Amino acid sequence: MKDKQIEKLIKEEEKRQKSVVNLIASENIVSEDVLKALGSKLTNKYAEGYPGRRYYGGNQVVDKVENLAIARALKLFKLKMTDWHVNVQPLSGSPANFALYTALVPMFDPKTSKQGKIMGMKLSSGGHLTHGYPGSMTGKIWKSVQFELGKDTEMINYEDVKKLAITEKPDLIVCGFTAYPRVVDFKKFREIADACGAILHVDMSHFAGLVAGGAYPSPFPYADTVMTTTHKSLRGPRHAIIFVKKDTREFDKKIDKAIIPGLYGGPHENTIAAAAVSFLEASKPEFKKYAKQVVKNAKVLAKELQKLGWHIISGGTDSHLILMDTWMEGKGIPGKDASSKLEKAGIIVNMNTIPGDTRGPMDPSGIRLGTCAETTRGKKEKDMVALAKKMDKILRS
Ligand code: DSN
Repeated sequence: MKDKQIEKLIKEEEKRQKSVVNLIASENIVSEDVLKALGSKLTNKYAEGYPGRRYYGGNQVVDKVENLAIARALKLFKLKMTDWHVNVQPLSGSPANFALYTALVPMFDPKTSKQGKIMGMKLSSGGHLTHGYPGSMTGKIWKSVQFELGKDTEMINYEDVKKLAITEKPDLIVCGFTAYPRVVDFKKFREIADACGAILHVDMSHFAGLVAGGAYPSPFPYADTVMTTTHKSLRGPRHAIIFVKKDTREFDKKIDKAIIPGLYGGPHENTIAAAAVSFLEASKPEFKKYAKQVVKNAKVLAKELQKLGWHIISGGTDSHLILMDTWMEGKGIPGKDASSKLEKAGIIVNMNTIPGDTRGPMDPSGIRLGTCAETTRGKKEKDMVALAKKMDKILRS
């Protein structure tokens, strides 16, 4: 590179990434092919609109790129083009959820004073900001109701969620998480949505790669819409896509319009190409093995930490992520201290609230761990046993 300052910083970051154990549950390590597509000349092209109907000339090639990404996304999740529509343009998960809500949930109408309602998992229970958190636009533009986990099980109590949904009558239920370690029963969520007449939207950003690899249940038989980022367990570039069930409600047309002209201008065709590369990679038999190993590793890491006396939320995990209570009502250390102690020893995690957290989000009671990146590096169960011991020693030092 001619820009030596940026070149130096890129090298520094490469060195940092190589030198640490990465347990950030939402990160992964992409292939050289994904990097090549990201860094390709596709970045030079403006392509506002959709394949075959763009506002700029010269889109012969990027139309093919985008159509290939769509076809591969459908194939990866075993979906038919006649039943599902895919929008591969969202730049990331939060704006993808936001755009989808603008399409499907009514905003405040000054004439009638009516305002649509979103129901999602509370942030401290493992939900996401865009699932209706009061500080997020999704909790301001729409009314929002948030469900929490069962206190005894630290898992979703479907009966409680159903009661709340029937009382609150949300327009849309978003089901998915950023810090919930367990399998979600999508069939039960479908029943809950039907019981109150809500749209069922699944945010599978965290577990999309596990669904693709057959290591986590698929939400597609039950959802009306599914959004996923492509850079977590799916191991692609930083991007997002939205799947929309095709039916008479025409959500597909509404969501396409919400993306452009509603929210975005030109799509990032280099990133769409990189996402297409990752969809092909995730459809290979090796990826199935990878996804299964991710879950095996997380289960072992959770079990070993539990044996060493740590409180693992919900008693374990069914996925790639673990929520660990390091504070343990004053018997341990706060999540922020835990995260910085581990970082000093070369283990990267993020501090995280735990269900019913009495401490604030900037100094919460726990940390979140994930096994996607280290499994990409070839780590197996025995490595997780050693890692748990190392973490325990650091946290108790
Ligand atoms: N904050 C991301 C995560 O780490 O899960 C999601 O936006």
